[in-house]
Amino acid sequence: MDTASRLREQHIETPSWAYGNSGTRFKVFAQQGVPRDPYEKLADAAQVHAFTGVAPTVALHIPWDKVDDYAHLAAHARDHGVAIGAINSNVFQDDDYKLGSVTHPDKAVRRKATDHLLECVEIMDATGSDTLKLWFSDGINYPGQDDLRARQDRLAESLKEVYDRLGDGQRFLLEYKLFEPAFYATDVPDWGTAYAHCLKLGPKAQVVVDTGHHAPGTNIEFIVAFLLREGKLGGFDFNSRFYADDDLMVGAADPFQLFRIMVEVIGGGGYGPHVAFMLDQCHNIEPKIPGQIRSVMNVQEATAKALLLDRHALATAQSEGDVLGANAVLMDAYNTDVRPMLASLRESMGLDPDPMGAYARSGYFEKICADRVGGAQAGWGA
Ligand code: LRH
Ligand code: MN
Ligand code: MN
Repeated sequence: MDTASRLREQHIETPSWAYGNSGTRFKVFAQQGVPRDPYEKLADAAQVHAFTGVAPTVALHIPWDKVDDYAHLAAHARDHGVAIGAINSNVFQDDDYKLGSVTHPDKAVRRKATDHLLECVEIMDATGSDTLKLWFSDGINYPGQDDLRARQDRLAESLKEVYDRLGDGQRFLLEYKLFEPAFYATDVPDWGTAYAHCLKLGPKAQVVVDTGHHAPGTNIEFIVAFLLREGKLGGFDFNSRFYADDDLMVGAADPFQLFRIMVEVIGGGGYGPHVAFMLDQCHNIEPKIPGQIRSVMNVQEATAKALLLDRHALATAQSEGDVLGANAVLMDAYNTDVRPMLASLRESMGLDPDPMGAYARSGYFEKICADRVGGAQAGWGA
């Protein structure tokens, strides 16, 4: 398949929480026209798909996107030309979870947390989603606060219960994060921990790589290559970080890293529906829909460059031990300006070649500013 056809097939999922107001713990700057409910978030996400052509699904976060009738919400998404993507669980915003959720020392709290995860599988059933994304803020702040091994046992027990509830064609992705909100020890801090749990559970459990969840300097593409080789890479939460879990636009901080990741994804056979390309971002100071459009374009550009990599020339240079030659082949791909190619790809898809400009000219922003008063908070970063 040629590069254009492969790009046309790309599927980048946007997160419902990117469309709501968000901020840091210091301040949430409210923006005009933001959605007031999950229905309006889906309508905004549909705009990103309408102008890019490659963002047909939207991730939900429960209970941020709680509604009475999830089948109705899914039908609303379809009416707007998009579908529900991953269901993200949330066991980090309840007072009961101060000492943990599924790893909490109290069995009753663990039960409550696991029940929430099971409820998320029900929402998958109702919406047609095939992916549950699990991130646990669980951990401890002080040495001695709780038993590290017992917490792993509790985590394994809960994961097993959720795993056993998954239907045919459903899977869960376990997300790791180095630290925050726990500062001494996090229960799923790294890919190795996530991998070990998923390996024990079976093929419906895979690891998701959030690009903002590593120590500075971590070679993320190595993790990607390794997990793909083991059949355990389920997808990405894409975003950029300069310092910690900054949730900035993907490709903004380090487009070269994004390219290197895509090189490994493609080389390892991960470019397809089985590896989900999801965005996990917040737009605290920039407008939200354009922020998502820009992010989708950044992923597309990195993908296009990685697809253009001359793998034959690279393999030859590598086998000859030609260090500089191999590096030059890689850099040639990275330094290619793929924007004209993507512009004509969009035209061939019946889209405007300039999604940012087309959205700005569409009048949608003016319309939502007029129609919506008192937009909802994204729920994150406040
Ligand atoms: C945790 C995280 C996880 C949450 C999201 C809002 O930092 O990356 O994916 O669900 O942020
Ligand atoms: Mn994430
Ligand atoms: Mn995060």
